[in-house]
Amino acid sequence: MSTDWSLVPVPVSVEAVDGAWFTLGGSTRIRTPPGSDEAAAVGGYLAGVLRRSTGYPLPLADAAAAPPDGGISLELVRDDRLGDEGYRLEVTGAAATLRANRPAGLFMGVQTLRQLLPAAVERATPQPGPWRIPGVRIVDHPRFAWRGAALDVARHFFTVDEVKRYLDLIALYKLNVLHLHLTDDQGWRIAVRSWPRLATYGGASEVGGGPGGHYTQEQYAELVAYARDRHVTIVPEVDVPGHTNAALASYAELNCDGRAPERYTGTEVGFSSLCVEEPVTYRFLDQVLGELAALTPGPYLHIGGDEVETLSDERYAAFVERVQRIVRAHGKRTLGWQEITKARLQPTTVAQYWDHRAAGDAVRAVRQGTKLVLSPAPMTYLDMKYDQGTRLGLDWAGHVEVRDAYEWDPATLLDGVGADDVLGVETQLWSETLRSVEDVELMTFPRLPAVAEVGWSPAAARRWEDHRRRLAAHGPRWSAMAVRYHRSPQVPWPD
Ligand code: TNX
Repeated sequence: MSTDWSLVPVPVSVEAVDGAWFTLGGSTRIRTPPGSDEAAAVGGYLAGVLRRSTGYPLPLADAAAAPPDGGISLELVRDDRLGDEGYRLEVTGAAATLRANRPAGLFMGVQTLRQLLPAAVERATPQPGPWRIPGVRIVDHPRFAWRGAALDVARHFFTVDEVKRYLDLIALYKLNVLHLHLTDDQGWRIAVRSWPRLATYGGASEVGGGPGGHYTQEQYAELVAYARDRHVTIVPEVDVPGHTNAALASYAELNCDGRAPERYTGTEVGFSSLCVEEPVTYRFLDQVLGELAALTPGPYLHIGGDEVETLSDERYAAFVERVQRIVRAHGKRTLGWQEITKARLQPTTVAQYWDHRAAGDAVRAVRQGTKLVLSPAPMTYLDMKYDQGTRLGLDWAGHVEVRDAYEWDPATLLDGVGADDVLGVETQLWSETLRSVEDVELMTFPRLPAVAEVGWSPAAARRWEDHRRRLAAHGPRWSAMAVRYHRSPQVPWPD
């Protein structure tokens, strides 16, 4: 494979069209397929990205009305190799043409097109150009259906605009899931109409004693729509029965002793639990999960289930089985941390592997027929320090350098877990130590693109030496976007 491009994730196949360059100009149009609003919206998204830095008008044209005139074309086709998210991109001297079965594939192809343009294309203000795209023929489609990033908005709160920025950044690397950790001991971040104090009281705190915050349901719907426009599904997590101090502090009746604890702003885990034998707990969960299901177009609700230290396995398992039934009654599937494999799981329930110290949970899950999302802490935990000099982050799973995030294979990570058992991969960004967007970005880049490639690219196309060289070319792209990143010594950054 040629090494002249710096695409991340690396495509299934790239072939040079020798000597050809397509040049974007003041009269370039973006043609979109007739009859698909969704495909036209992808064209609009591409135009929006390119107009800022090129200053060109880049009008959209319906392909049925506008005869081929070179320029950029998006086409819907039928190509069985590509699936729902795959695409073909052909760039010649005369035209750049993206073809896909579905708008999602066009959107993924647009990300590739962006990465073929000079880094300055990512700037927010007009730049001089020239805007040349090298001649290529690319065929590309994802290895795994689930390519996610999780953001902990509970330990420290992040605003709607901050989450939108994160969505923009993960979309650039073809991720298609944003998992929002909406509740934890330190804060409850989503308004629930039937239990209003969760957000107004339980949301008004965070680690370190800051003001916290929460999303109104209107704001949350805005995030869901913003994600949908980027072909990203938001998976909301309400973590139960543990990690619930914010809820317990908001409503005395949720506590076994009927007394509400103080709000909590430290960083210990494992101490809180809902009162799993009380009927009120299940009325609470039915109403909370019902409101969340109504806000969620995607199929999954994440119920957490991690790190419960105050319940026996039997009581814990009975709880999880009951919550699964509630999720199902609201038309959704359950996703939960690997601990939920202690319970009998429904066939549609998915477990998320995170704790390498208890890998047996994952193996037990697949024996039950349960599919896994893989978030092994020593590879995908973006809140781990890169090395001992990292100012932010934790180190309970060790240090996670870029190479650790990159050099592993979901199909061989665990004995007894094969590619067919794996839905995909997901990065985790816990925010105990992260207070600002700058903190979030420093921990996310460059490790998130490394994991994105693990989830998207074929195993045979991945090599660390090649990846680090391609990743290096993204440093200037992040600078153009004013994204902070960690200048890992493992990557040969240009000066
Ligand atoms: C473990 S991962 C947790 C989180 C912490 C994280 C810190 C998981 C399911 N639970 O509560 O924030 O470690 O790295």
